[in-house]
Amino acid sequence: MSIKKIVLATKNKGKVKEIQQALKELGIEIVEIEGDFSPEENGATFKENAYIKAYEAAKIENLPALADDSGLEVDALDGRPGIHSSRYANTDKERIQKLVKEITESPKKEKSARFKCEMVLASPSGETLYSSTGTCEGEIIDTPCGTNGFGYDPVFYIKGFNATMAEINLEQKNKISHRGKALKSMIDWLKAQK
Ligand code: ITT
Repeated sequence: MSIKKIVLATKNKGKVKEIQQALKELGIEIVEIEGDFSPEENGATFKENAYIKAYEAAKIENLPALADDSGLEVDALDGRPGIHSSRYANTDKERIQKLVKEITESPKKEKSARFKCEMVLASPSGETLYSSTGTCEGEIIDTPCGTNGFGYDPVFYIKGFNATMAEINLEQKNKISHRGKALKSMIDWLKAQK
């Protein structure tokens, strides 16, 4: 099966940038979904929510659709915000403030955390063509640093870079991030279909 065009099942501009950058080597046309797109993410896992988004976009556009469901799991918060990372508060700034406050108030003092990403490529008939996953380990710091990326990136510190995820550039983030790792596997699968 040769895939010539894929629609991205996301309205998150940060994700769109990272996914487009990673997929450009493939020579597949990548299009964004137009208009309102907010399917109810009522799955119990990242993977279920990724499938819900991918299938919905694939049906709307009648194209294979790629969805990313991701989030941050913080050990001091027993894995929260997890699949609720987007709904944790209204803006990136408020999400970060709430996260730092909750960790400070937590009896557990672990700073360790990880980003997780589940990616699903679904067909308009609802078939999962391929799915992949990625994890990125780090630590949550109290003071936001950096302006790149999106979401919790300014407080997600990566030891190997001695920097936050918001202080490294797009190419570097794609090499090490949860999304970048899930994309690598997706790219290998797409290449094998040609
Ligand atoms: P779509 O559902 O439209 O894709 P969303 O932002 O609502 O967009 P999710 O439901 O997957 O996406 O929620 C993921 C949230 O987890 C996201 O809004 C960020 O707050 C956080 N997150 C995921 N990946 C991240 C990253 O690479 N850097 C920082 N924060 C990230």
